[in-house]
Amino acid sequence: MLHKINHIGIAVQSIEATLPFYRDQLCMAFLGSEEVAEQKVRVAMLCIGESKIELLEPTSADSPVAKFLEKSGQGIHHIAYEVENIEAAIAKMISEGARMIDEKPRLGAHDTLIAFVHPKSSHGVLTELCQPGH
Ligand code: CMX
Repeated sequence: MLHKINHIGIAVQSIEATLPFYRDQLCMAFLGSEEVAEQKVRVAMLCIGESKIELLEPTSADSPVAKFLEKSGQGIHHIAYEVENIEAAIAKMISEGARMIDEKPRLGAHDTLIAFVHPKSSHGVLTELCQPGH
């Protein structure tokens, strides 16, 4: 069902302030940034080899990422696993007893379809299923 980790999401107060660390000090390639308005976040994607890091900045005080920053501070927010067929992956998770935040896929950043598993079902790590190439 899963092929690989698509990206690791990191919650930050400011993409502008954080980007130089990843892009200039760690020399990761910057793939671009965009706003995911529905989820009230702006994201910036960087890559090194096959691995991607997604910086997440809240765009409003009621963004889920703003809530996360208040509670836990800056740091790893979620791990996104790449799947070929997100509908099938969601159905499998539900059939195995997982509680999904998204029982239907929604649009993620960078032309993906995504669905989150509830952190209560994934032992505290927010887990995203992600189907690229939407
Ligand atoms: N990691 C671990 N636990 C988390 C968490 C995280 N990142 N975010 C929330 N939780 C916990 C909360 O602390 C809370 O725990 P308690 O019940 O013990 O207090 C519980 O999960 C529910 O959190 P909530 O914010 O009250 O619940 P919501 O249903 O409103 O939202 C969630 C949950 C995870 C969907 C939301 O907080 C969130 O992070 N949404 C995703 C935003 C995002 O990253 N979007 C960009 C995606 C772009 C892409 O990758 O393409």
